[in-house]
Amino acid sequence: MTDVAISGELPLPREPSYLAAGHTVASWLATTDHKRIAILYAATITFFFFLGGIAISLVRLDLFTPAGDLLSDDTYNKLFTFHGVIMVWFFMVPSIPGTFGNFLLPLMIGARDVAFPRLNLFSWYLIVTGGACTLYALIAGGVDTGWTFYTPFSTMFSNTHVIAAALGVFIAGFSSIATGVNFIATTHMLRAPGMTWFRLPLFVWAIYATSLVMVLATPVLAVTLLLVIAERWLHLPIFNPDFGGDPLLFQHLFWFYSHPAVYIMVLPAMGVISEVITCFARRRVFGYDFMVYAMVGIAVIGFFVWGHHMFVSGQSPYASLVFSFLSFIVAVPSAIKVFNWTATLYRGQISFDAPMLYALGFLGLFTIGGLTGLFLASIPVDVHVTDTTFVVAHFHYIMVGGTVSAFFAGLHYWWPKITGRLYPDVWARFAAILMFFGFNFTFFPQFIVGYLGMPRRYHVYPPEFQLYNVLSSAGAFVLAAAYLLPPLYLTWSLIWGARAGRNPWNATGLEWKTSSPPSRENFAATPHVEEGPYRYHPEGFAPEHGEDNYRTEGDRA
Ligand code: HEM
Ligand SMILES: [Cu+2]
Repeated sequence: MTDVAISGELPLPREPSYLAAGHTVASWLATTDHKRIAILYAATITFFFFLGGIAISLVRLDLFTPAGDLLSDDTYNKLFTFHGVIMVWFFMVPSIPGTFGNFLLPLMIGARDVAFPRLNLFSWYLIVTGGACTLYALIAGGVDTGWTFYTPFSTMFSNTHVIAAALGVFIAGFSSIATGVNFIATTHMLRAPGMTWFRLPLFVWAIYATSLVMVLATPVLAVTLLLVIAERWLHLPIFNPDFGGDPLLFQHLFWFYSHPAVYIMVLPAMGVISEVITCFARRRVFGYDFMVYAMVGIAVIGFFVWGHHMFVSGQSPYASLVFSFLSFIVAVPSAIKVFNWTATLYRGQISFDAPMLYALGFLGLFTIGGLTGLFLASIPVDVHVTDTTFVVAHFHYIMVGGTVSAFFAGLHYWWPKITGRLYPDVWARFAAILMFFGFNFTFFPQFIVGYLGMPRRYHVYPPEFQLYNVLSSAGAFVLAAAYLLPPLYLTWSLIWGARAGRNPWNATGLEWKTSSPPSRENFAATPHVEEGPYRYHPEGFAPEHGEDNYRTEGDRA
């Protein structure tokens, strides 16, 4: 990785980097710099990721034997609830938007910060407050409802800390809404001169589409959780049929948010993957316009498929038919994206650096997750595998094989920009490969054993399922080991890593035009954009490394 000087570069800023601009605790906790806030998010979600991981490791340990003799039923329920609640609301939802969204959105559009820097800091405080509240509930006695808080169990029968847990998620929801509003305003108002909508990097489009979903869907979740709290606390008859309430109403409200939330988790991942694949194939993204329409399409159609979570709930069969049909339709834009990424790779000059290995892992795993989603969208198959480990495998292929792989792809791609340091390549590639194998080893057996009839959320199972569970548990520990590696070698790189130049990958994109790490102000002069992104490959074949497509106001003077 070398830093090639390119004619027409932006002038490098003279101020200190954002990391060097203040070393006190207050300079971090009261910062309004989007890049420092990104670091705060990174620390927070890393903390939650490992907490959620510890909880599920105990679960997998228990599942080594069919008798479930390690944990009590009660503890088992509390542990998978702990895992699910933490992973969804305090890791997945804030992960890519909070870290890379915050760090890169202003850089990629040539802005100095987000539109509302203080609101941005406030969003982080909200997620921390919500996290503390939920964590309190999960530790001080635990919660046993599963991450879905299904009523009437959560409102009537569970004698665990449901209110505190739901309140924490409610507060975290406001963090999501504030972030979404901020990113939408930033994209509309702060684009550099010449940065038209169809010159935006795909990551920016992804963050923009995600923000729309965040702003439109999250309030529904907030209201739903308030209703759960109201029924549990004040005994208002909302969901409990004994008092004239309707438990299906809860499921409709919950999934009206939670299906779109899947796209809150996966759209940013798609944005990361587009950036990484185009860079390491040294080809312009195939079908840029279609990539944009596909993301917007996913964001819109994602609102109309929530009923596929309710095929066995007793909702009207006509409703199920419509939801089944629409669920097949929403797969189309995702398929377009996979096709276009593959077409970008085709005849590309591919280099297998660590970010690319993670991205290729994403492609394979996300495709398996998406295809098994089609199985679930088909009503008769869903009735057979519903509430089995088949479903657990499916959503882990999307969320972990997809989003977590993309998170690591982005982390390795932008690490030199964020920290100014290079990491040891060999370790990074090794971790990527180990993660891919560990992942499949963990979750593929769950498709089979789920299809054979192993229910999810049970910890005692028939002995004939043991082989699959032993494979899955052993895989989980390989995977856990793989997840421990990046924190180690990345921390190493902070101290001993070689210094990164401004553009170690020869990538296009404004974020690579400023110093690594960037200064507080991002750019010394306002960039002026004259062409669309990804000018790797104007002729469609011969690679043109880092061809310059930006000039500055300064250049003209
Ligand atoms: C180390 C890797 C992981 C392993 C081994 C693992 C394993 C499991 C298992 C066995 C369950 C099923 C619990 C049950 O229903 O009996 C589960 C549930 C779940 N996992 Fe993971 N998981 C991992 C990572 C993740 C990550 C990274 C996320 C999200 C980012 C996630 C999200 C979920 C969710 C939402 C549930 C549903 C919990 C529920 O049923 O209430 N998992 N996981
Ligand atoms: Cu869904």
